[in-house]
Amino acid sequence: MNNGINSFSLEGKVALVTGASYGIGFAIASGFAAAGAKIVFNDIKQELVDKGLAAYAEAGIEAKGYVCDVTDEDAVNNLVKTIEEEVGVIDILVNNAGIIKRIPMHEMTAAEFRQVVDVDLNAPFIVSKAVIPSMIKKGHGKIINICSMMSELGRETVSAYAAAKGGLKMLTRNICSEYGGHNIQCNGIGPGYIETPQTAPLRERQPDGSRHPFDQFIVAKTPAGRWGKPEELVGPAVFLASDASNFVNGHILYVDGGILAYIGKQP
Ligand code: NAP
Ligand code: GCO
Repeated sequence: MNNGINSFSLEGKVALVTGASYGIGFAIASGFAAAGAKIVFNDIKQELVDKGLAAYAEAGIEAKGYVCDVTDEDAVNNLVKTIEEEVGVIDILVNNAGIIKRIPMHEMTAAEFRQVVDVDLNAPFIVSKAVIPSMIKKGHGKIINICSMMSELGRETVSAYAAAKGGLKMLTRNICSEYGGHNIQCNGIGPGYIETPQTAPLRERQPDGSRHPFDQFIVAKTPAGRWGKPEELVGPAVFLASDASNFVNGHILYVDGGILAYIGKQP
């Protein structure tokens, strides 16, 4: 608090952003660093962690990176213990790591469905569960779950992703309900269609050089008339990580250029 105004500063806070070697996680972590936070991230492979460390160093950010699969509960518990010993208690957690499989549901195996749910829903449960006890002891905490348009909408081929991201929205509300009394705020960010490697296949040029039909569809379906950039999630993330949002809890902040407000153009 500063003259009664809650601050957007993250000075001195420890932030763990999962799967943040590149893409949305990297942008959010970089924004947190600019707001004063100490950055810790993990990724699933050493080569990705190395790539992330190089990118943070190039941006002038001192980040700590660890290899950790967020679906492995023992590995996550060890990661959180190590961070607490080497950096400090985690004040801010962003559950960002995620995967998608675009397969028609009737062709998808149960193993493929489970794998998506494991990374996109079970892992945020595992990582949140690991950080909450220390947040309770410290008397505050911020958890931000990276949700999706698919927390609200469906489309062909993404049944597992939509099921997981819809579940993540409800996990967000439940963490708020269960731990709000401990001064823990758990909110979600629902990005629209953002230019990252995850969505690169949807923007690939066609053999004749024309734009991918899905790319054209998204631009037409987004009132902003374009895809979003990872950096455009930074402001909302800093808000939800800072004291400025201390009475915002269980909310999903959609950052989608207006997609969810718009019925779409007639063909
Ligand atoms: P991305 O480019 O694919 O980055 C996700 C990161 O998470 C990758 O570094 C990935 O490693 C890592 N990861 C995957 N499984 C992991 C695991 N088990 N343990 C640890 N790390 C793991 O994705 P993005 O587009 O930046 O998306 C970040 C988040 O935003 C995801 O949750 C995604 O669903 C969500 N989102 C994205 C969009 C969009 O339009 N891009 C929109 C809405 C929501 P690998 O490279 O090895 O997979
Ligand atoms: C897809 C996309 C999406 C986005 C994002 C939208 O195939 O429809 O990959 O699901 O990544 O989550 O918000």
